[in-house]
Amino acid sequence: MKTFRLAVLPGDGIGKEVVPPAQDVLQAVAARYGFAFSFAEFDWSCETFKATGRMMPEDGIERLAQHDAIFLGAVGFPGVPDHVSLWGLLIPIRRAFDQYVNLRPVRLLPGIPCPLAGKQPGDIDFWVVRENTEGEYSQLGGRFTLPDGDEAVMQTAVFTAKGTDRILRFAFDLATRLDRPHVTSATKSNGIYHSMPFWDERFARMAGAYPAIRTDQYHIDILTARFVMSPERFDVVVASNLFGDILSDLGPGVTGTIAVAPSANINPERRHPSMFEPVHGSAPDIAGQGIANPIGQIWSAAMMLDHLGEPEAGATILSAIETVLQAPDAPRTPDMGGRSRTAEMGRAIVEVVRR
Ligand code: GGG
Repeated sequence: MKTFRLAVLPGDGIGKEVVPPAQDVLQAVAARYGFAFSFAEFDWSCETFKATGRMMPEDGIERLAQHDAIFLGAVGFPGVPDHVSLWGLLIPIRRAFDQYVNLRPVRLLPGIPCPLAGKQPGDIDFWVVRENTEGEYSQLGGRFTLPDGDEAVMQTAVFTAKGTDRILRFAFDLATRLDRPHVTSATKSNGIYHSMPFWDERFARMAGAYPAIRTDQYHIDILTARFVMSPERFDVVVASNLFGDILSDLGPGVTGTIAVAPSANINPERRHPSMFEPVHGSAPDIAGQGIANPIGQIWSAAMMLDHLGEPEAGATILSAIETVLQAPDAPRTPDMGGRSRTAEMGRAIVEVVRR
């Protein structure tokens, strides 16, 4: 029987609560489709940092490399500065495994009230393609004292031609594959003098290689307004690391709750394991209460199965999520206006998967 080796990193806060129900869903779908998982759990988190001074052990990347995929909950918790936890775990994994695509669907699901009046499932359905290994996420720079004694910092963003072209190409190929021939690019090339005009130039050049695809380019500020005012106009949106991160929180916000949003950190060449995690973070405000919504984690599991070559199993999970959301008497966690617990919602999805 085909067995996928999964490295499971629940991480911090609600990550520890939403990963187990997602593993139950994975077991249920594997039983249905005749494959299996072996889970290796790595308890690397802010707690580890407090105890050892590291978010993961020195050989952490080598250990993860032994797996077919990485399944991550959330990273970051009060007590450890966010930039320390992110640069100690999530970002090193993305970079070591060249997971240069962060793919984040934005979709209005049934049963979730949309804050935008009159929008139905199907009206909002697009993909944010976020560059995931360079750009504004950088440790280049430093703190200085100027001659007049003022304190200053410099933060350098890095955009390479290779890094920019490969994410743009992925976006154009995705639009082609999905038969959604429309790609939108987000920059801020009036204010950011070097990197954003560079991105614009390469976007225009890449668009020339895909004449069947309609393109548009927005400055990030007006694009955020368009996301809220007319999200139905988008198909594939490609953006730098920072802008993609912001857009992929805004998109799910527009569809009612960020708690359901999944993401895939992909190495498209499959030379290294890819990593799957919900868009949401560790939510310290509700951590430990057992009321976190597990759907973002479970949908991330569906994206993982797609990537592992089990698209039918992935589609079964997504369809089970929709079935549960559509049922008026189905469990709902408090973020969706209900009073159910994480485990109940997970069990409801497992039951549908087993049917
Ligand atoms: N599950 C996602 C998570 O833990 N996110 C923490 C975070 O701040 N991520 C920033 C990023 O995705 O770059």
